[in-house]
Amino acid sequence: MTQFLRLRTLLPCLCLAAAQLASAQAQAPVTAVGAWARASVQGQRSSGAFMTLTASEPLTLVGASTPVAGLAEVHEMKMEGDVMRMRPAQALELPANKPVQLSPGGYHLMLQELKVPLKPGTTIPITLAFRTARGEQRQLALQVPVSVMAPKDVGAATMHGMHKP
Ligand SMILES: [Cu+2]
Repeated sequence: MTQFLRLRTLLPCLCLAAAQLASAQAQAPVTAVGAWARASVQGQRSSGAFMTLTASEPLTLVGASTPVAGLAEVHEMKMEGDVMRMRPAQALELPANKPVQLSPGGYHLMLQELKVPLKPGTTIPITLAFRTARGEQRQLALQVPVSVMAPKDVGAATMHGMHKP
C-alpha cells in the first residue's frame, strides 16, 4: 500500500520534469533566412554553412551541431597582419531585431570532420544552440539546402517558399 501511494505521488513529479525538459529545448526566438551549406567533394574534411539570423530578443549563438559533421563550430574571419584567417568564435551576439549575417568571409558555421560529402540539391539538418539574456538555452533546428554557391536571390526564394501550399 505504501509503495502504491509513493508511485502516485511520484508520477506528477515526472510529468513536471518532462515539461521542464521540453521548455529547456524550446524554440529559440530567432529566424534564419537564406540558409545554405557549401557543397563538398569526396574526401573533403570541412565545409561551411551560412545564413542571416534575426533574433526577436537579445540572443547569443553559442554553438551548432549536425549529424553530417563530427564538429560544427561558429567561426570568425580575422585579418592577422595581411593574411585573412579563421578561428573559432566563442559566441556571436544577436541584438534584438537586427539581422546578423553568417557569410563566407565573415562569421560562419564551420562543419568539420565531415562524415559524408555534401551533395548539391540535398538538405542537411543543422541545430543551432543559443543562450538568452536570462541564461536559458534555446535551439533552432534547420534543414539547410546544400549548394555550390550562395543562392542568388535569397529574398525571392524565401518569399516563394512561404507561398508554397
Ligand atoms: Cu571556418
